[in-house]
Amino acid sequence: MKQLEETAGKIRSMEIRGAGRIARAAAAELRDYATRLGVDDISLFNEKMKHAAGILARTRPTAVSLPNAVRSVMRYKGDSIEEARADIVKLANKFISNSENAVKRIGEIGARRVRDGDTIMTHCNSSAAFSIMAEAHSQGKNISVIATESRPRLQGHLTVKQLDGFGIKTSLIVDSAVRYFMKDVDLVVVGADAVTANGSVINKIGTSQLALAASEARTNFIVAAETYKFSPTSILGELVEIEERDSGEVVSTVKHAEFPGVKVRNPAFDVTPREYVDLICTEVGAIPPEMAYIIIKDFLGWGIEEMNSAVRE
Ligand code: RI2
Repeated sequence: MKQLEETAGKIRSMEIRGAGRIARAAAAELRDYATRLGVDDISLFNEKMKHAAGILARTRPTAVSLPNAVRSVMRYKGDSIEEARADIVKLANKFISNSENAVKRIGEIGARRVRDGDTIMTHCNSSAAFSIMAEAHSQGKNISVIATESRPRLQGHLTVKQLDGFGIKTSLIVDSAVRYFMKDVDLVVVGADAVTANGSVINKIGTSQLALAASEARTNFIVAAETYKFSPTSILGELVEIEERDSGEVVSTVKHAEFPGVKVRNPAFDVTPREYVDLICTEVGAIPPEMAYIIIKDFLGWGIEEMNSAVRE
């Protein structure tokens, strides 16, 4: 349990972060937990696995990739502990390798939408969005990227470091400079933490602001999202919960003491309505947001019973 709690803690504190990465980390932890689990009764084994799955799934509420990853491992079957364990290892490894391949494939598909000489704006730090920019650059397209800081956690610093390390011309801007620079931008590329059945995209706070500025400037807005970021339970009307994190990420306790009567708000994500999204690049193809339902139905493999029980959990 100690290692599982440690992984859960790292996801909560964002030491492990990024919607795809936390999903892979949760799948790997369930696999390792099952391997370590020293019980000799299958019902007890199943009970402990369920408990562990719950702890991991509840670490962060918004990225749908996380419960989707946990569910794909928890579909394991087995009448004995050995069978169950072997199936868990197989399913977790399958999820992890599919996820890594998906990010690569999104790069190949998304890069087709990038033209030589394009200036791309991006927000936060998304491995799927990076994959598109890196692939376009590797194909010899002369691109430059404008990346936002992405307050309060400054994940934009990770992005510019990655882009710069890859040899891509990169500028860093404050989040509030998005509209100021939009006139120089040919394409906006961002990642996603969740996509709902109606094609809305949930991503790092400020994404909808980029979308609004892009729409005003008639600039294409592309989302890079693996299929496991699509929310099956949104079909049943469930809303994706927007995580609100500690106010200390926005302003230190010492500083806050100077205006104690002020409530500091820190939502980590926002919703971009589908009207602002031109294309969602998944590993199974580049789709208009209106097709989100098809992805959930045809590629995630959830039956209606499974959706209902997920809503009840
Ligand atoms: P990839 C991140 O969330 C960002 O919002 C990013 O756009 C999204 O996950 C997708 O990232 P956080 O963990 O899966 O930084 O594409 O809160 O790497």
